[in-house]
Amino acid sequence: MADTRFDTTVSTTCGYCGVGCNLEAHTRAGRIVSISPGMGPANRGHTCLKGRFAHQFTRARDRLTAPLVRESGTFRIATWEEALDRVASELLRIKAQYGPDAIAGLASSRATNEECYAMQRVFRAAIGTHNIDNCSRVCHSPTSFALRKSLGLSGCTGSFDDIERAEVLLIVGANPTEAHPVAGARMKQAALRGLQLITADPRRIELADYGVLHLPVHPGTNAAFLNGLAHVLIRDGFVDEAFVAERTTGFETVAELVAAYTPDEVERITGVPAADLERAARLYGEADRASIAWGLGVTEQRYGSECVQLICNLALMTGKIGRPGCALLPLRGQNNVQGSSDVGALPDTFSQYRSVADEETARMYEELWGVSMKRERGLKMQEMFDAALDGRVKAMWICGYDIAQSDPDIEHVTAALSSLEFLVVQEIFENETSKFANVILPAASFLEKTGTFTNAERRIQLVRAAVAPPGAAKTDLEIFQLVSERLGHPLPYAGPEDVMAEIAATTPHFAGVTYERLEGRGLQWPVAPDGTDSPILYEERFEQPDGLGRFAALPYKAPGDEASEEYPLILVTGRRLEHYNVGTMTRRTGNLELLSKDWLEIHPEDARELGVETGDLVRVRSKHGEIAVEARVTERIDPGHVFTAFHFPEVRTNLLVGPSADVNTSCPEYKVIAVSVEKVGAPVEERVAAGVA
Ligand SMILES: Nc1nc2c(c(=O)[nH]1)N[C@H]1C(S)=C(S)[C@@H](COP(=O)(O)OP(=O)(O)OC[C@H]3O[C@@H](n4cnc5c(=O)[nH]c(N)nc54)[C@H](O)[C@@H]3O)O[C@H]1N2
Ligand SMILES: Nc1nc2c(c(=O)[nH]1)N[C@H]1C(S)=C(S)[C@@H](COP(=O)(O)OP(=O)(O)OC[C@H]3O[C@@H](n4cnc5c(=O)[nH]c(N)nc54)[C@H](O)[C@@H]3O)O[C@H]1N2
Ligand code: SF4
Ligand SMILES: [Mo]
Repeated sequence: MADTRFDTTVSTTCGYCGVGCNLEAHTRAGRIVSISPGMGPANRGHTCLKGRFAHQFTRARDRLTAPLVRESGTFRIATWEEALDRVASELLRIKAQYGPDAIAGLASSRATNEECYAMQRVFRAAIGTHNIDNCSRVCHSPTSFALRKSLGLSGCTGSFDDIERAEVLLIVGANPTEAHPVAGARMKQAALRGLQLITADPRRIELADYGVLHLPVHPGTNAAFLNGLAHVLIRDGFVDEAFVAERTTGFETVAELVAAYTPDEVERITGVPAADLERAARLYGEADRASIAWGLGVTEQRYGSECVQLICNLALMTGKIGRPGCALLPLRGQNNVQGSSDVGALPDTFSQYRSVADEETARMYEELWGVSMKRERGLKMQEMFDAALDGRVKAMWICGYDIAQSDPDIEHVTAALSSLEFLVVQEIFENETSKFANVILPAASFLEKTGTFTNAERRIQLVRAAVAPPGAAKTDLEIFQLVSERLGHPLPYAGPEDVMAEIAATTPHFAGVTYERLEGRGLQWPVAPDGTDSPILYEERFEQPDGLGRFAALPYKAPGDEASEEYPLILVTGRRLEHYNVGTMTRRTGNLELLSKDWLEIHPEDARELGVETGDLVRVRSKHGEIAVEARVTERIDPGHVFTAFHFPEVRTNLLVGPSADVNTSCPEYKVIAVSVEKVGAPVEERVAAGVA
């Protein structure tokens, strides 16, 4: 019998994580009734609880449905005319008074490719600055940097399908069953059918229970661990000599460097038992087809980008790249963090990572847009805050990015926001950042708009509106068009498809992308003019001038922060299955009933020493700040380490995070923070009973 609860079904792409599941959104009378899993290439009929159930936020009572403008300290509802005029006149005033580089923007990796492309065009062409960045800065910018250095292109080298094709999968610093649940489920199932999983993580993540080997790497020591693997691969004869000779350069310097990384030395630094390191290397070396997946446990570190280069070394020396089952799989985070960067929402590159200093590309865009542009890069996000504090940046335009909750050193961020003359926040909800805004523009969410997202496999997929935006909210693309027109640079698009046509016409890797061809499975870039896409990269050559993959000889260096007498524990921060980043969306769904607060994971040994029990309120202090949070005693975390997430604004986890960041990309070191923990209160139930909670 037909389901009569809905009358329309729209096939679209999930707007939460970088797996990019295909969803069937069922609607009736303009409302989403339910969502069921579609048969997309990444999800094959599965979803997680976010994609499937976390859609109630779309009709939350406090959705932004009208523009808000600040007037004597408080917000009042305004018409679009008024709000847009205010945004345009303030931006024009600041541009005239201080120059275009006094304005800076942050694009949203939750928005579509078309929207991110439009925003960078508004900044580059209508405002006249390259000061545009996105949250990949705090996430996988090290991956992007390293993959370009070692191999050539800023994307995963294969597909999720390589999970099933591999014999061995090494997962370093990623927690897929919580953060990329559908890919995590594919890993689990493959493991049950014989895939040999190796996990390397200071926490015993769920997948460790399905693996053949779990390696408890101390936070911040990946470089020693990865160089140790290279040491054993070379020592035990697993080097693919022909591949190294024909397709790579720089092997000898790596061989020399890693000679010192004996298993015993690596055990001393990383805590990984020497015999387990040797076993992991042998498993990877012996397999004909082996892949490596990684996440923020690699990138959000002082030497995160170098560690991604070290991961590339392993694949290059064993020839495990450029063929089925041999993928390097960075598990990109947000639904469109791959895409926002691909299309040029970055201060140093146009689309396809072409430098703003590249004369040919810059001229092409200048002609197309009818403007002239600088050849020097704009400000990276952290530089924007510094510039705001010293008066060089006067206005910011922030689209779908809650920096006052998710960025490191939030005292610094909020001080920067407070010092601006003008802040416009384009959002679906009020959040920590919008508290500092002068104007808030109400945007449509992923279920209310059309365009494309690019998932962690470089797969460009269609997003289709299932329902209309609430109230007067508009899509981010419409908003960029309305503002750009008022800035004197109308964007000539009748809709998102026209934006994609411009991306395709100006970006070689997107040459063959059309909405028609994206139907069904989407397309993995590079896409040739005839529409042929690229599930596997580097089958014959690397994207380097000489076609060769580049080894990188990089030693282990201590992380930016280390345990001391005053701060004896290392705090690792990360995520939980039920909530998504700053939680604006998932906290407004049934997921809140599943998980309603953050807590601090602490090992029984440390808990005993500190007299802490599950449920106790503890104070966590770092060099940068302090927070209070509930403790939970668990063996999932190693002794000496504690773990918490950052999904609840009331906890303000990121007060603890300092300015230490990746040496090449400024990606914050969210994963290694020396802290002290002390009990400040009894378990919540007892506090309630005593009337003090
Ligand atoms: N449910 C849910 N899913 C999400 C998100 C969410 O908030 N909630 N966010 C999305 C986003 S933006 C992203 S970027 C991805 C992130 O996805 P992941 O990268 O998987 O996420 P994290 O939990 O931050 O960190 C991964 C693991 O790194 C480990 N780790 C920390 N330090 C080290 C180290 O020094 N070495 C090693 N080897 N491991 C270490 C941590 O213990 C943790 O288990 O998830 C996406 N998906
Ligand atoms: N301590 C700690 N902090 C971290 C991390 C960590 O591991 N530890 N991870 C970092 C990482 S990897 C990331 S990516 C960041 C993520 O941090 P954020 O990017 O700040 O978090 P999100 O929840 O993904 O969403 C940002 C905002 O986008 C809005 N939004 C959603 N969809 C749309 C849309 O279509 N249009 C518009 N205009 N707005 C929309 C949401 O309401 C939300 O306010 O957090 C970082 N912060
Ligand atoms: S795994 Fe990621 S893309 Fe798939 S349904 Fe869950 S959140 Fe959405
Ligand atoms: Mo992320």
